[in-house]
Amino acid sequence: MRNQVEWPSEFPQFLWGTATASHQVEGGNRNDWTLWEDAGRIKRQEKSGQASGHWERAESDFSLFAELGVNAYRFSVEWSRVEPRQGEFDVEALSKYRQMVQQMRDHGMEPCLTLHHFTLPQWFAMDGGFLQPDGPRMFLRYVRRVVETMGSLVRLYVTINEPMVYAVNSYLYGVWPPGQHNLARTLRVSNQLIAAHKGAYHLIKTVQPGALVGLAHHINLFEPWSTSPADVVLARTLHHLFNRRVILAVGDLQDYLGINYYTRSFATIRHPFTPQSSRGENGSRAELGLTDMGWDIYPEGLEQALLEARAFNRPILITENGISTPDDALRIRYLDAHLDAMHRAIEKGVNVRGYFYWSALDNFEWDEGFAPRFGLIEVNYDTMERVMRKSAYHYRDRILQSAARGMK
Ligand code: IFM
Repeated sequence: MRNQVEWPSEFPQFLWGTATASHQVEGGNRNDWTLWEDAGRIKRQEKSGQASGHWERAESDFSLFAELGVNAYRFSVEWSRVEPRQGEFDVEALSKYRQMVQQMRDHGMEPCLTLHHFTLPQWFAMDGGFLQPDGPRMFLRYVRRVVETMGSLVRLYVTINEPMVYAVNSYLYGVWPPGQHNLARTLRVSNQLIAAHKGAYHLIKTVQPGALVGLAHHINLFEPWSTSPADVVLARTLHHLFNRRVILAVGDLQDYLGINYYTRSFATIRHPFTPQSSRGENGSRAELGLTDMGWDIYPEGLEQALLEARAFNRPILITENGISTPDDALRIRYLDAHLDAMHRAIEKGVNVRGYFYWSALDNFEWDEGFAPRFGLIEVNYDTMERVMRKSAYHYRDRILQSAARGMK
């Protein structure tokens, strides 16, 4: 990517935010995941149901998020709400999303709108989802409606969240709908997502020329399990296929580089398609240990990912970073270590322009159900009561310290 892109002066110079996604927090959705949940494909047979009850509580949630001192908020629009039947748009749902965006702004938060965050309308999924030749074009019809509805209220778009995570979990590992195990389709769907992104990029720029448009790429640092040449080559190959291929294919059609960073994985030729999330407590070199999902806590990896991303010549947004743990003191250590890693990268000259903690609220973690707790704000799923965790106040303090040094 040859063209150097600068961060526009009319945006906040640094976006401090939190993030969520529609199906994980809203509740009451009917999409391909609902069918998956009804078919008992989630751990403990859980169903997203009312999720975090956010659809009914959006405005009071925004007041809570604003208490964190953030100036941005990343959320997603649920395609299945907006276009419940092919070609039929729900005007009320659209205007509710517009109202939500206005409320974010009223609370001093720059809205960062994700258009596709894993879920599909049932009518689209039933016909093959993004694999159908016309899939990207159908996605664009929905994108147009959203972007026209939002007008100048939204100037920051993520077209597609973690295309490779979606492709691999849905078409290779089969743990997400449509539950397939097919390498060729995994690659094909990732190509369709690239096409969908490119179309959406042009479309958004036509409707809102000042908007910034990109994707949220999940970066997983692959390290060789051992020093054997086979593991070393495999780690490099996975790094290219999972972390770099989409970025390179999209090329100049991204105004910023969105990075979701959580962990690293260990590549072993013994299981070439299933890198191990850790080498276990003993084999791990991580000082902070593992998250409760078994992910290696490796903040140095964020610095490494940012330094590598500098070569793409774009401003960088850390569109997600966070931890699932019942131990809030560990969340604080995780947050500190990753913010420190980000600051080190900035000091080395990386143009980072935002950090979004995943997640604002506890929420429905896909096939893992409700057990993982990623939130700065705890949700009691029986009463839907919200309680700020200590880590929420800690994040606020870190934001204040950075803002005092001009990062805002
Ligand atoms: O909850 C997910 C999110 O939907 C996408 N990025 C990773 C998060 C944690 O697994």
